[in-house]
Amino acid sequence: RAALDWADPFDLESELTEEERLVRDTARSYAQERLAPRVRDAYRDERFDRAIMTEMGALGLLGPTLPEAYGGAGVGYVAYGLVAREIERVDSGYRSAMSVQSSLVMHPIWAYGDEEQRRTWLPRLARGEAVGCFGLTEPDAGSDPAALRTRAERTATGWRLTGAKTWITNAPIADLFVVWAKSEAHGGAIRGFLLEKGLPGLSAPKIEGKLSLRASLTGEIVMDGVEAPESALLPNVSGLKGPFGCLNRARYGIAWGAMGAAEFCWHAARAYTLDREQFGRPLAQTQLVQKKLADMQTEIALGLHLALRAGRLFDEGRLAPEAISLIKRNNCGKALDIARMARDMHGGNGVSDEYHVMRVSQNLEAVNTYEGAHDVHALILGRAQTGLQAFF
Ligand code: TGC
Ligand code: FAD
Repeated sequence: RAALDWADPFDLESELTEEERLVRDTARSYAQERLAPRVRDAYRDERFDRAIMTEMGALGLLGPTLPEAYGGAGVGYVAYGLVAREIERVDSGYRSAMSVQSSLVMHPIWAYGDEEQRRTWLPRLARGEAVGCFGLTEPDAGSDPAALRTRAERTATGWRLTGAKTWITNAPIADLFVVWAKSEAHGGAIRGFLLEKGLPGLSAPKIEGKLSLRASLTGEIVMDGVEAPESALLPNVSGLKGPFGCLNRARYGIAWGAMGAAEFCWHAARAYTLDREQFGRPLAQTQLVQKKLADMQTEIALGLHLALRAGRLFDEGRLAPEAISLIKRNNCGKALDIARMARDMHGGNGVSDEYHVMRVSQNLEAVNTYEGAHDVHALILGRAQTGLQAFF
């Protein structure tokens, strides 16, 4: 009879390479030793410590899939996913900061930028000396980014950008804004622009009062006729496939990250119900609680192995965007169910931030919505298997 490791029933560990385990262990130690002690107060105070970006940079956790010559670590997408899982085991907001920088800011510069843009920005972003943000969503264009209104006009010296973005992670502390706009000079096509902090007319007010991801900074991007130089344009992509190419990477990482958050809640619920006695026995010795723990274990094992398979396919260049929708939707939705369940299993203590499960659950509400809402990914999958689009 083979022995069961209840926390890793299908031996994910043995599927990882030595390099992947090393990267994972680095991220885990950092997250547990440096992030976990900060998160309760950061969440209470709605605060993000800017130093986290330089700390992550020093450990090679920012843009890790990019080549070393540009500041990356040259690792594969499984390692990237493992980093997301470890950081999000502490807080989804910290993973947000990391994945926006890596997938939504460094990736487009790497994939769509010219050599000068790469040399100027990638090493600084990798070190966390510069913080980036990604502006796609607008007040009237969320799930339907094709409806965005921000426009770029040609000027004698470059570009003038006018419009507003909202719900933008990292915007209030960003040094670099990757902004997607309709360019009149390109027949109204969506193009990417790199806007540097400090340009006249560019501001990024903080959005206050979030009840989710409170340890992550979110803001607007206001572009009031921002005059940007010629070199602001990302030259090598046109159309929605530009931002979507970035979202594919971030959504994939979120599928791993959400499982990290779920694992935290599962382990916390197991420990709590083993310890807590009611009716003369541990809560964990009741059938209802054991069913809940079994459901958590099952969904997490399935979600993690699917994420691993997705990572291997990604590294082989064989991961379809629709398959990314499937794991982003599944893993976020399941993680949210698990976190809500863990909160319930903690009883009254579950609503206290000392026990963390409610913070994780609140975070996952936003994670289930951003990067394509749960139902929007269902529509992507429905279209892919029926050939019929049901968005409108
Ligand atoms: P559609 O006609 O489907 O596609 C337009 C063009 O884009 C291409 N494309 C993709 N390319 C690469 N990867 C993908 N995943 C792609 N999906 C589409 C497509 O081939 C086409 O190219 P071309 O050359 O033929 O023009 O576009 P649609 O307007 O029908 O799209 C509908 C829909 C629902 C799929 C899409 O708009 C969508 O995914 N909506 C969700 C929006 C979203 O995810 N926003 C995320 C904002 S960023 C964010 O939330 C960051 S949070 C970060 C954090 O804090 O962690
Ligand atoms: P809507 O599009 O208005 O959707 C509302 C509801 O309607 C959802 O349940 C959705 O599933 C449903 N719905 C929409 N269309 C359909 C349809 N056709 N059929 C059926 N149901 C539908 N964006 C960025 O660009 N950059 C960022 O860094 C970023 N960070 C974020 C950080 C946070 C904390 C949050 C909350 C959001 C962030 N976003 C960011 C924005 C995020 O991507 C959007 O909120 C998300 O794409 C949903 O858009 P929306 O909020 O406009 O909702």
